[in-house]
Amino acid sequence: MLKPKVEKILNEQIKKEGYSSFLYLSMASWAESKGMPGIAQWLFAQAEEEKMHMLKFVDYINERGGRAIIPALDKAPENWKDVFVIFDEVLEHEKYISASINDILALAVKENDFATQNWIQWFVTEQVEEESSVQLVIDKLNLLGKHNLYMFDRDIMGLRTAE
Ligand code: OFO
Repeated sequence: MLKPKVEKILNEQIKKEGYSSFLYLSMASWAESKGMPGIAQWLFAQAEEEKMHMLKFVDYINERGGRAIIPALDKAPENWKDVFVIFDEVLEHEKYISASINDILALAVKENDFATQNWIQWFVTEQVEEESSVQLVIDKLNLLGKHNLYMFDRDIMGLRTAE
């Protein structure tokens, strides 16, 4: 049985993962409408992964005898200056998510919830991969520069996001 504090923080994470999914979906739609199908594809895949993360939290809370609450989500932005701004924002957002995953682990340790400590490790590893895959995209983008966005868009099409 989940302790109330742990159930609460896990429920808060449902909202954060859901928002991540909508944020990347909004970015994907922006990129698609600006004629960048490769970037859009990367962001659509990322949005799908975030939805999967959200569902993992829903499953886990209910499996442990808690109650997963499906929240209303804040509206994600719909416009960005350019792709450089988009990927910087993705990285910043992933760092914020990593910090909240760490907060969950810290609380699980404090509450002696060994099952949650074990379960959340998957996300700890996942966040390392996600930050690194976004950094890779930013590095490529910086190398190619503004004048080679067409090439960058083709290049990213083959890049897989973290699981
Ligand atoms: Fe982008 O990561 Fe979910 O957790």
